[in-house]
Amino acid sequence: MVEPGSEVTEFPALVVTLIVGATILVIVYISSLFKSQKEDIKKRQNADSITKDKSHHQQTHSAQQSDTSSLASGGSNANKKKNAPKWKPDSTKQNFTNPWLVTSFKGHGGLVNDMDFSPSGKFLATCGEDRAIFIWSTRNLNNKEHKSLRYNIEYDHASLIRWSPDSRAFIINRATENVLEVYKVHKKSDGWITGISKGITFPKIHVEDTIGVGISVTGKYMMSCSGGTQLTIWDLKGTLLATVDTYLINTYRARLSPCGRFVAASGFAPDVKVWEVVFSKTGEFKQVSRAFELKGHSSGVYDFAFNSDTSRMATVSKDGTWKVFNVRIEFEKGEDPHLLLTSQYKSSNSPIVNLSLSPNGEVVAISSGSTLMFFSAVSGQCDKIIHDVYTGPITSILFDSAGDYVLTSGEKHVRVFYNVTGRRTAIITAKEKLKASGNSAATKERLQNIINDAEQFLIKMGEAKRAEG
Ligand SMILES: *[C@@H]1O[C@H](CO)[C@@H](O)[C@H](O)[C@H]1NC(C)=O
Ligand SMILES: CC(=O)N[C@H]1CO[C@H](CO)[C@@H](O)[C@@H]1O
Repeated sequence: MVEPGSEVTEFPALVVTLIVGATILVIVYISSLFKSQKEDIKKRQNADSITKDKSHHQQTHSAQQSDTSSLASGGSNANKKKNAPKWKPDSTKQNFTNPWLVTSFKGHGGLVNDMDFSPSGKFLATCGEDRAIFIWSTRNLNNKEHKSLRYNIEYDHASLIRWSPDSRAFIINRATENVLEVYKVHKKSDGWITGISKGITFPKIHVEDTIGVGISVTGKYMMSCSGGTQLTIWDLKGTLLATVDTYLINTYRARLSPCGRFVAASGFAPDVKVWEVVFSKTGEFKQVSRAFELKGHSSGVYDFAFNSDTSRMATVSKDGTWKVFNVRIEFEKGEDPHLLLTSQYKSSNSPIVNLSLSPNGEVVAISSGSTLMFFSAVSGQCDKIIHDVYTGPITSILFDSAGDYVLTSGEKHVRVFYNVTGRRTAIITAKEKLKASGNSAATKERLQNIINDAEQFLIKMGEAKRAEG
């Protein structure tokens, strides 16, 4: 109930908010009971009707939401049994096409806020303002239909979602209540998910909206951060381990490094701050200490990202530029991150800017409003701009772990694009390596194969002209 930026300072105001909130919840609950009764009747009337649209039918099912047995499993099939929604799908939004587009994941009935691949790579989890969480199978990504399972968050929606390192649970930020919550994922022997059940809810700590969450790959801690300046470290049971002031005035983004050693934040102030979360040899939490900072932007940093081995970081700023840093440094000895390149991007005058760095650190994807931009992090060049991916803004960007695809979330759909830019940078990088002396015959052959494969791919995509890049 707390608006971004506002502060709950007065106790009576809080009480009023809670009472109003509770009343609304009761009304919503009661009306949803009626709606689901009506739906049941209708469902019996047209039990056999199959609808094409799968997005909105469950919005009225709030009465059953906490019950895991009511989970729609197996997406496409289960969903077809439901009756038709009253509204018509907005055709302008569904008609986006682009040669780089591989497929779209369709199921959410509203804005998709965030997404995360399970560390196993088998699942994609998405959360949206329609209160739904979807778990998608990432097998056969090229197919039109995607196996999915839907779960609804009771009386709220998730604004952020992250998998646990063992792919057996995920955490969300409950947007309205502004608390972290753990959900467990139950799997069948064939590996597909049979259900989701709610685990613990963390104590509420942030006053401002939570803008970042993460679980360490080591499984030792979790991070959450508010849009104010409060960054917190938790153990997995929800015990607060430490609170850090980001000193960013407003914090826009907070992320955990893929190696699990660092937490980092960016915001209104131009420097990205990176802290080390230190544990003792026996595994007890010790402290959060300042590690290093990424400097050089002249304005706030909207977003930043790590590559998969935490050797590179990329940043995107209000000053109209993005940067890549080498962060494989001995910061303990006073070494600073090395700026590798600075380049410009075209802002679409939207404050909604997200960035993702490919696992190998060679491609930077930046969204500004509904525009998606691909850059080579090797040369700094802009390789591709895709406009109007959604009618509204892109809300997050994500590379898959192999770097083959770039995913965007936004209005209702998750879009999957080919990482064409990555093929181009792969050719450049391989050619550079070929030039070096002392390559064995086997290495030469491997590099030549990379070049051939990538060139074939570019020809198929009609992108061959620019292959020399
Ligand atoms: C993308 O950027 C917008 C605007 O800063 C932010 O609200 C949103 O949470 C970002 N997405 C993610 C997944 O962090
Ligand atoms: C940057 C990046 O990850 N590029 C990858 C894009 O996809 C091709 C083909 O799978 C890879 O070879 C690139 O490394």
